[in-house]
Amino acid sequence: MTLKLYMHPVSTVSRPVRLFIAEKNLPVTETVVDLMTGEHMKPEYGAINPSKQVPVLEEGDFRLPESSAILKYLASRFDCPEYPKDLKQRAKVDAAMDWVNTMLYRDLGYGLLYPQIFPHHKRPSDEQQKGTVAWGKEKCKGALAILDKDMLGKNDYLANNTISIADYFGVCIVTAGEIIGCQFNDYPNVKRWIGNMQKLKSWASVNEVMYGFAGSLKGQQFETV
Ligand SMILES: N[C@@H](CCC(=O)N[C@@H](CS)C(=O)NCC(=O)O)C(=O)O
Repeated sequence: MTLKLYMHPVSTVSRPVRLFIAEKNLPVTETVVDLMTGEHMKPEYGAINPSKQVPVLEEGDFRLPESSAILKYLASRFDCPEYPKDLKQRAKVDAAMDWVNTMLYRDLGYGLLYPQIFPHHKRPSDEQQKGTVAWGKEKCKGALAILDKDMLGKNDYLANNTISIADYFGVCIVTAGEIIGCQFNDYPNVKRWIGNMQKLKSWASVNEVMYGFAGSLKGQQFETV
């Protein structure tokens, strides 16, 4: 059965799935859903994912949205050690991914990044926009401090001190901040972790379009962390 990933190469949560597929050489084809032209808002894609978001994995008539669930499915389906079978180790990976998804991604992606770069995430008045971004920035700093000190302070990876799908997920979300020029200088352990993950052989090719997009915004003023 063919596996297909609906994705966009700049998309924060398509990137970890693509990175994992490339790194593990998994037999998954890709279809671009052009977020920049609003292809995801059309009824055709709405029939694939009513939330009108990427990524979605398709295997025959099985369709799976949600990047975290897709990573877990792929790692289980292809028996990858990045999603350990030991129950307690697996639970640690699940906890790290839930934390990344509900805290870090909310604050960094939806709080700080998207309202500044996507017109349809921009708030209707200047005052609302300023308040949203200021709130996102403060929350984001709090999440990054936890990531830096409590999760990566004495560890090289987010769970079980070995690379897992939680690291794929987390590092792609953090590095999305580079689109607006975040340098993470206050978070040395986060920087060390990013540096390690960037050594993955597929990092450059998978992230090329995202870095190109970041380059196209250079010179614009953004709130950063
Ligand atoms: N919870 C979803 C979130 C997906 C998501 O945020 N997708 C973004 C791209 S990174 C999207 O499709 N955005 C479309 C839009 O904002 O209009 C997941 O983890 O898959």
